[in-house]
Amino acid sequence: ITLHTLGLPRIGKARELKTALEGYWKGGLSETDLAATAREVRGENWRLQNRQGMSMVNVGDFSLYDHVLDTSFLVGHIAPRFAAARVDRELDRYFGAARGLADQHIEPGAMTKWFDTNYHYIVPEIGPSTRFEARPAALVDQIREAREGGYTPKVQLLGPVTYLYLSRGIDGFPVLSVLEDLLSAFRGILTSLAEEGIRWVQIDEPILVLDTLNQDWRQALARSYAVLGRSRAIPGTDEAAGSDSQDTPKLLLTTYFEDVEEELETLLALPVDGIHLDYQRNKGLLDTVLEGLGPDRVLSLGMVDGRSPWREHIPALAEELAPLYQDLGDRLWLAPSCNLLHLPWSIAGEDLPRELEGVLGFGVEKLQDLSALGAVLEGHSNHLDTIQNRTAPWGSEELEDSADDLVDRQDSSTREALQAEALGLPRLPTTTIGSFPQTREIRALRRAWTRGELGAADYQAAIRDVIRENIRIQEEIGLDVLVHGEPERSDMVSFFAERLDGVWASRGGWVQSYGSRCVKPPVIFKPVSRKPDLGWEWVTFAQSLTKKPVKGMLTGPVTILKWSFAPPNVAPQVIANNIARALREEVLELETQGIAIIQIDEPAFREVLPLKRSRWSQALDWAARAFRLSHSGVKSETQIHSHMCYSDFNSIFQGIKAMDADVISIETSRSKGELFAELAEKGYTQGLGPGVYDIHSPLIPRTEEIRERLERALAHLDPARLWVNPDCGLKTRTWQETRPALEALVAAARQLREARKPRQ
Ligand code: THG
Ligand code: ZN
Repeated sequence: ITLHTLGLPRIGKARELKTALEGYWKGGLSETDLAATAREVRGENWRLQNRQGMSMVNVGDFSLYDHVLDTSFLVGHIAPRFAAARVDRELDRYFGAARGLADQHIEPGAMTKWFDTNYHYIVPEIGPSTRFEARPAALVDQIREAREGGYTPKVQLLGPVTYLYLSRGIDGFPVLSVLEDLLSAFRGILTSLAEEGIRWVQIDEPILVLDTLNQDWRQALARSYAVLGRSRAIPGTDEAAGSDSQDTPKLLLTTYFEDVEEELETLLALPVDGIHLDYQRNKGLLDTVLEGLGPDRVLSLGMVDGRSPWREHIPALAEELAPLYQDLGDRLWLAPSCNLLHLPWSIAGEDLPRELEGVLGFGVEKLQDLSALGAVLEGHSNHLDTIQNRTAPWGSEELEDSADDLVDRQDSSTREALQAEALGLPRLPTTTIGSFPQTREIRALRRAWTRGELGAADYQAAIRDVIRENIRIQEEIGLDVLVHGEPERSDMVSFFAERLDGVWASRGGWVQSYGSRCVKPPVIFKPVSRKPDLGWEWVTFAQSLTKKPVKGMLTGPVTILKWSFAPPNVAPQVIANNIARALREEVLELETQGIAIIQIDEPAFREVLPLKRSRWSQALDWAARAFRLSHSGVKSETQIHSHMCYSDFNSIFQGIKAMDADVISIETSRSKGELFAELAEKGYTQGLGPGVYDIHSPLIPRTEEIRERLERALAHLDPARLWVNPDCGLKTRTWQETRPALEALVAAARQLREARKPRQ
């Protein structure tokens, strides 16, 4: 049986590529050394695929930064500002497109989420001057590298239609208008691959799982595979290549992340040599798929979940699959459901709680399971003995999605009046999002504490010193609502995960988020509960140092859920409500301790939106309900804030309203005021803290700029509901940047208060 993958993690099993990349960017590592690390990572991936019995190894899944950016370079599409940049090495043009070239004032390409994963890609920019050209040299080198290692390569490409779908048309330029030119580049690439003797090309078109494709995109798919697929014309002749032709690679068209229900007809009509589907999500469609597959085509099924660390019950899967294998024989291929990029490398060496032993696996273990499945199907039954039942230990009594304990708050205008009286804040209150610069000293402190080199008392004393200093600085600057600055936290999700029972944090389970950046998603494996505290003592300590209100800061239930691995077979709303209850205990504790403002951050709120638009509304409902549950039961006088790292609320407005927070701070660097008009028009009546400057940039904003931004907001919003804050946490900035920026922010708020004072 043919076994294969749709791509492997590429940051290196111990994040070797991250280290090498950051070394190269800092100037400490040569291009040659970076290339050597890249080669090692590819080699390790091929060895793994080989060892686990994959019939072919993937070439083209490796990337130095991002596979969408790689595709841009592969088809010779480099946005003009990068094409024109002055660089010492061509490699720096690539990194420039990913990270910008600050010395030449060249902005990087925009970055956005890859479907509903936590991976971010560089958005291609398409305009009237866009031209494509096949540039297969780098890919061909990797094919030869794989051959030298003795492997049989399958090449993995991002399909042309998904590539265009993920692109941005400059000033509304219609991206589909460049399709023909792009297809000729792809044809050139396929020709080069044929010359390299490549038999199979995996071509990814995950947009086929969306429920929002219109006729134009369907036509683009049909046209693309008429040109690239089985019936493609051989360039320069009138001849069709035909399915058996040896001199042109066969195409395996892959879809993943969802079912293909809405586009099943579109998909089956494409003249490709095989299709790949996520098995679990497409089970109900398999009969139709088999009918449409025809007598020659390959069906590849994603049998192990590439998005989740839970392992499958292999004997049960084998039993389900047996009739299909009988039917299809060699035409049935097995793979993970999607690229394993979304999982860490391996679970080996991790310290697992007993409940998770044998139940959890990462990339390596997923391939082990896949090859065990293959062996069982082929009748090597000896494998069966070693494979036990693997299920998540989530108690069935917890499966009910009841939120009976959700108490609705008084209406927002009543709360507003009570809070105004209780807090006594000036107009346009100034505050920050929560985190302050994470200096080298603070990181060293936490490291020493985790390694046991620093005792609890010393650690706490040191953190208290940082908090004391943070409060002193904020009072000096003159901010109105203070924060403790979060020196005790590294990652906002891991910090809470470590303090919740039922959540397991791995030691080295890193997943690439973008470029060299990784996250270590915690694993929620049973109903969660709060350990003695979630850290409220740091906040109350900060409050004891000042008369001004100190905001208590938590990460919200939706964000904790979306940035963790969740248990299978438990509805997301059940888990979200469960986390919300644990957080609520902390919220109520903060309130009891005299904290009057509590911020429950939800930067991942919009990530609940499923790929299928038809499921959006329901998702927003449960997400908002979980958020409400996390603050349910607080007094009307207690002000609930939330923060989101974006401002595109169109698709989630219903959810934002339903969260019933008192104040939401958002990112608004892009907004020229239209956002405020939009919010006002839609009936947004809560407090709003539009980010008045971009914390992602080292530039220090001027007071006038900040004032102008606030004036734009004031043109549409009630001045009694406007807050003044940066657009995100300040942990990645230095104090040198932070202090003058916050001084400008306070000055702008004061000037506006003065200007708007009613005259006597
Ligand atoms: N935390 C978690 N998930 C996230 C984010 C987060 N998912 C989406 C978004 N933010 C992704 N963005 C980032 C931003 C920064 C980093 C990773 C993802 C980052 N990572 C450090 C690194 O790779 O060096 C490691 C951080 C650590 O030590 O924990 O800087 O903020 N959970
Ligand atoms: Zn933010």
